[in-house]
Amino acid sequence: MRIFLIHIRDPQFYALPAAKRAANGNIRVMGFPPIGIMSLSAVVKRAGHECVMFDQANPETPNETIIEEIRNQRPDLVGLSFLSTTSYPHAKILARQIRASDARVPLAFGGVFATLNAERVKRQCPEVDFVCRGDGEQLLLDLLERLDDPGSVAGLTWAKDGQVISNPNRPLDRNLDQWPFPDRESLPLDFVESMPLDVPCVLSMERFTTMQTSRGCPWPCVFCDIPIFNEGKWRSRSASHVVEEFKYLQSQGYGAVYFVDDHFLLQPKRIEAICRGINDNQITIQWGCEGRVDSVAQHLFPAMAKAHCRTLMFGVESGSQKVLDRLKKEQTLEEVASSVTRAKEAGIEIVHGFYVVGSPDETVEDIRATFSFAAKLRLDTFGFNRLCVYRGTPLWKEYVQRGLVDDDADWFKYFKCSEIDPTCLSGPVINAERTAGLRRLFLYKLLHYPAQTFRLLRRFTRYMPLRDVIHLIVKPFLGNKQGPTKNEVLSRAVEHAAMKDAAAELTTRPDAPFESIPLNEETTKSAHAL
Ligand code: B12
Ligand code: SF4
Repeated sequence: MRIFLIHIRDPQFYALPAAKRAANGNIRVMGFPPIGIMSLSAVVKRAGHECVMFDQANPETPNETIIEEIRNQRPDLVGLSFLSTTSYPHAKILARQIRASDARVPLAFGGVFATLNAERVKRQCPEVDFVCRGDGEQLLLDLLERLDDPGSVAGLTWAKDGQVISNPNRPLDRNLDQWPFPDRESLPLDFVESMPLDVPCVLSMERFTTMQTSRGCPWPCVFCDIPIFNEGKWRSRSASHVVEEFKYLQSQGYGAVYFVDDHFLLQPKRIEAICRGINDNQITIQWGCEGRVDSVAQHLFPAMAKAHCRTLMFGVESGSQKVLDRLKKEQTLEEVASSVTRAKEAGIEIVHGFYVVGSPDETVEDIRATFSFAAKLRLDTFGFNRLCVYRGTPLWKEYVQRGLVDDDADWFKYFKCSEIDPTCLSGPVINAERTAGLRRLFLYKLLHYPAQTFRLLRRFTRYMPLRDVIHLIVKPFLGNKQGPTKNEVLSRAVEHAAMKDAAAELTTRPDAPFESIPLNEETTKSAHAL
């Protein structure tokens, strides 16, 4: 059978660098590769099917081209893969365009958002035949065998005689070693290793890709839906399987890898074995991962650094214990400080802190405490995002109970908590505090950690034009100016704040205008421009 898999992108989460092509002729994209469809492509190809992938980041395959290819190649199934609430409108638009041009081809949606909202998605978007819930590997193989009679395909939501049916859940698959390595070869794209800061920072020009060594996380943070998607379980590939993939990637010339695991730091023995395998096999790839600050694997930070772990990212979230407790983060400020210190002492070059501002019950003093705390930590980089609420999370359920959101009317909308929760500070206050906090933080870092800051900036200047690096430093001092600056336009970098707001706005629009999307270039362009 022939399958098409399409990765739906939010335009604000990737950029095309000014130097458009890699030496091998591939288009270069600053962003993460679409590892979801790459994983599925490898699985269906091994089973003897044909698979063609498209990534919306590829300017050479706009929606019109994808639709044209569907007309020409007549695939047996088209799968659209997307991650979150903000990519759902783009997925709907493309699905409706495909359906308008081809009444026959079966369409399937998959990914975290589709999983957590399957029946609602099926009702709102009846053009899509199947909504696939959870892991896609075995599900897709089963679906291809039973396209005409999908009643027994576990994990599928579909419709029969006008009734939406959700087949039973698929039992969580613990044997992740059974699946082949993702198919990274079939997309004509090269990915540039960059960081998700306001002005994306290029970390290296090494051949870059992502890898998934484990799935899930068992903690109860109220804003996160990973535990729901994975039924509260953590599952992993064996160390030897991971090392084999590293060996393969090294043979293919990759120099940098980022793990998309939710919590890499969970099982010390596995981490130790992965690091040993990397060293024993003379693998030189630099890698990065994310984990919790209360990990029991912190004694392995030196071993990780020795095995070329260059980037370690922690979910710090707040510098106020009260806010951490409100978010059910189940971590203390002492744990944050000690894990960051240990990571730096171990020699990990870039230690990043993810923060949120605008949490329920957070006061101005709490936000100030967060920035003061961030200043004192030996973090190299940090991101301060506004807290948002997603359907499926414990916080969403709380908001439904408190009457702040309507589960039936609001499920597909993207909300910053401050927009709907009166216990949050207002948006303007949060933004003003964030801008002031960032200024203080930058000054503090420059004055108190000049060597560390200089080393980081030197890394950035290796791969970015000097004007972009200068802009990165002065950005917090520029105020709340809207829209991209001249520098950002020049470097083709992304102004997250304005584009994020536009993406959020798109999710809150009534569905009706999306219902009969004509296939024309202007519609696609304007949807993507939002
Ligand atoms: C990497 C990542 C990113 C990267 C994106 C990389 C990329 N290529 O686009 C970046 C940093 C850009 C990012 C940004 C954001 N992200 Co993000 N991200 C992730 C993360 C950590 C990993 C995703 C991943 O690569 N998984 C690995 C692959 C193999 O899994 P997968 O894609 O889910 O695919 C599997 C199945 O879902 C299924 N499947 C998928 N598609 C299909 C299709 C078919 C047909 C079938 C059959 C099966 C199927 O099969 C695959 C194999 O089993 C997830 C957390 C997670 N664990 O999923 C959050 C996550 C998806 N992100 C999330 C959020 C909120 C965001 C942002 C909105 C954050 C923000 N406020 O700015 C943005 C929006 C991005 C967007 N919409 O495009 C939320 C989504 C919550 C929600 N309900 O909407 C998640 C779940 C994290 C969380 N708990 O908060 N993200
Ligand atoms: S520790 Fe991270 S991945 Fe786990 S539930 Fe909390 S936010 Fe989600």
